[in-house]
Amino acid sequence: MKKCIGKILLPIAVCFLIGDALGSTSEPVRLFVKEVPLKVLGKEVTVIAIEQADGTQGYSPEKADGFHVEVVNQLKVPTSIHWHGLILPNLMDGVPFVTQNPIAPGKSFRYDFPLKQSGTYWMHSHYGLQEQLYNSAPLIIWTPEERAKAARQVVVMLSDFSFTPPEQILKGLKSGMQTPNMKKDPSAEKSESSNSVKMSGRMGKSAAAGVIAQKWDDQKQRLARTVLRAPEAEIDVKYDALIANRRTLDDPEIISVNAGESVLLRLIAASSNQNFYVDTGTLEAELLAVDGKALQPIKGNFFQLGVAQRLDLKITIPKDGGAYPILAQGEGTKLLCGVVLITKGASVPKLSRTASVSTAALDNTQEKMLRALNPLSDRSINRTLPAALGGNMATYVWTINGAAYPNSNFLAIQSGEHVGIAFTNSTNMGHPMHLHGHDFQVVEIDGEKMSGALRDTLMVPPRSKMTVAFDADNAGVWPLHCHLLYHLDTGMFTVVKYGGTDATFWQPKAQAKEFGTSN
Ligand SMILES: [Cu+2]
Repeated sequence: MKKCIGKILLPIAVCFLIGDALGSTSEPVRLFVKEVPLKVLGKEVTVIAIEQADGTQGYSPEKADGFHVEVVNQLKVPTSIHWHGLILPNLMDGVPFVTQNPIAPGKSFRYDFPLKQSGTYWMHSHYGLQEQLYNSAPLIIWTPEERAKAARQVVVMLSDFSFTPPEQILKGLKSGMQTPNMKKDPSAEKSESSNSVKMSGRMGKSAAAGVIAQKWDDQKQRLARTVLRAPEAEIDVKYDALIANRRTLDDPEIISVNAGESVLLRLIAASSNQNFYVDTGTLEAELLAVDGKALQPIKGNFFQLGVAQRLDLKITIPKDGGAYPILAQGEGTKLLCGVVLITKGASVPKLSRTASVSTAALDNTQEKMLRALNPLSDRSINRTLPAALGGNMATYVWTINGAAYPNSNFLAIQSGEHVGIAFTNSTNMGHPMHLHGHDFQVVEIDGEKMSGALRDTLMVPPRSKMTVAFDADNAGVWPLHCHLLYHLDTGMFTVVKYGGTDATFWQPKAQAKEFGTSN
């Protein structure tokens, strides 16, 4: 109510209206970051949730109301919540040691800003390895247009689960040893230290069984599933299970739908290290948006979804009804998760948690077909930032432009520029690269120019080159990083910094001290 003090003579109702228009006096929604129990494969574990007082997961505001949140840290350790994909003022971005200090246990932090986007976003901890314990939640921004997209709308958060604590997973990766999970998987190779041995071993095995991949069916103009004689995707963390809306496929969320109605699935890859292939089975889907940003719609029943990305898939339930599993298979694994859409009277099918064969790596099949519905203006790029993605499983240090974070390097830009980021991936793994605070557009894939999708997270497949462009219209110091949690944590992170920015909160040395790392 501070803003109203100077307007004391105005009637209170008018004062409230003024306050709302300014976007700063609305009562915040309190988001409690807390430990919660979860049962996975019959075992009780403790994980984290971001919940409102009434148990609602996350926060889904009306765009017109703006963003008004107070994050309350009820954990025993510090935290900080990032609003993934939102175009917001720099100091509202929620990244500890870049735009704010961590929120201490028992403390809270207030976030207020106007909303510029609508659609499917999400929130997650940007502190340490908390994302692996599901310190994350949906963030859907509503408008009348978003509501009108389908008769029913369903949010599906996909994630990866391990009984091994994240610190121990990381330790295993760094030491070049197998994680305990890897030992349980008979298909895992004995050592992570020799890529050539491992790749040839996998190719030999895969050649017999084939791997699942995605294809563009040019005749039918749709994205579809295929089986290839190709190498299995190289992945670094083997999970015990995949989960959708915090449930495994032996006890999935069952969602009641009506025969004949349209359903918009808002799928969020809230996983720490696991990319997905999404399969809508017998239901033909229309991909309406990626990362919350509208596309020229594209059809299919098999889609790629990198860590931190989102897919808005519109489907129509057939008139005769039935049960319709919406499944996601982990890249480089046989593990499945999903939800089941079901009409009245239909019986719930028994679903296996594993597919019969593994998958190929995510590639550019889908990305090359995507076109933004509202592309950025056709300006020429004034400045291209290099982003050479390096590192490997053997050393488990991941780099951007040869350096592992924390460091004080930055990519410099100026307000008003139209900036390109040229990603070159020289590693054997795909990296889902996320730029904070901006929408960017895919403008070139492997030398081919295009007016591709608008995104906030780009999957850069192994050994590929991709360029994105964005308007430098949001001053600040903005993280640019791989969204694979264990790559982010071991160095694949840098910042894009506008000239003249007050970077008081950007403290790479303090981050190194907090987490006991230095580079
Ligand atoms: Cu990465």
